[in-house]
Amino acid sequence: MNARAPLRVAMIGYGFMGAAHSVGWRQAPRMFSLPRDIEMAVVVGRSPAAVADAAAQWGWAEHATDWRSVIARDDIDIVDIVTPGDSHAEIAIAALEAGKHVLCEKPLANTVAEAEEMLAAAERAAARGIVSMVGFTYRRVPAVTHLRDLIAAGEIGAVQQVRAAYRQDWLVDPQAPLAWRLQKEHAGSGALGDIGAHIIDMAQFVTGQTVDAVAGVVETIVARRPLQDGGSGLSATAGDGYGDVTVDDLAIFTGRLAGGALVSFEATRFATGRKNALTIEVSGDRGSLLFDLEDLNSLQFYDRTAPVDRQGFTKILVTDPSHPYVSAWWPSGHMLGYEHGFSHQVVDFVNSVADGSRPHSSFAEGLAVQRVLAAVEASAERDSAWVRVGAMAT
Ligand code: SOE
Repeated sequence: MNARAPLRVAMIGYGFMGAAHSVGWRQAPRMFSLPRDIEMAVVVGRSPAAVADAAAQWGWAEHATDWRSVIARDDIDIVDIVTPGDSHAEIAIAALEAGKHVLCEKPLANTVAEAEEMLAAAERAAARGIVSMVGFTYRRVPAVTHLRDLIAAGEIGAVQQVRAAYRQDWLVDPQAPLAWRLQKEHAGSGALGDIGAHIIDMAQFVTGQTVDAVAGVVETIVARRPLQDGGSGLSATAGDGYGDVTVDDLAIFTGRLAGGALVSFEATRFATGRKNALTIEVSGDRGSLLFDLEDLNSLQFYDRTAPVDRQGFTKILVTDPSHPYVSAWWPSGHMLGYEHGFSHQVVDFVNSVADGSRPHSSFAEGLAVQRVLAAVEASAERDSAWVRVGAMAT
């Protein structure tokens, strides 16, 4: 590979995450100083008409319907996978074996076995300088990395308890259609894998500790839904006939961190009124830190060591350009939003491709989350008994 030539990207998939990733590929090189230029070369999808529209809307130079032939092309350097989970393993392994750098949406796979095969392929490819990353995008929100750094610096002391919740409500309507996210063969699991994966990853990322054991329940509230006849993802539309929902609508579980602290996790699509509400609060023996996605430019910090007449949760704005992710955007105090994490993901990925370093979140971290997801399902099947995450190896 010519070290100065532009990196040519092929994105496989074009739903909601395709739009978000396209924004990242388009904005990152315009706002950040990257070591390599980026070309949005080709977007791939099954429907010729829909993928042509996606290419035109988001600025991909070409569109195609056969991902295998795109991966085989010599002029593609990066494969970005934004398809449903049932095709992640096949596409990622083929791309890595073809010598492409791979960015794969979360959760890494639908099963632990698939994620293990993907990690093995990523490790083989890494020996040839090929980079892989899982798209746990919320890691790239400036306030989340600041939260991690404050914990690592000892600002809240020893972590004693964590509360993590990801709440949405797009399934409260019983007529919401049976989209792929509600079918186990496509999605692997429901709220658990889709949004629970984010808070599992975030809890591990900010504390620097693994979730070693879990006990929990998963529940499906609406068991049958109208079949989908149009749209896609969260914008799917209902048609005639009904089918079975084969994934969970919500998951509530407790995790034990390696250091001993307990984490309460809640992942739900039935939190009426909560559209995309992710919160994580970490309590330590010196203080507490809270991140709230609905207020994503800030953290709440409580310092137990402050004089008692000045104690209380303080809002820390994380909008100063001294933060590496904020540096390329706006002057201090000018807010970022949901989409900026996708640009930061591109920045970190491209820097790693250029300098040969291994970016987080690695496929190994993706597999770690996959094992926690599997352990929660195993616990739910065993009347919420504690299940060790390590036991989820195949
Ligand atoms: C749907 O629940 C979803 O799009 C997730 O799949 C994404 O990972 C999250 O960023 C927003 O919600």
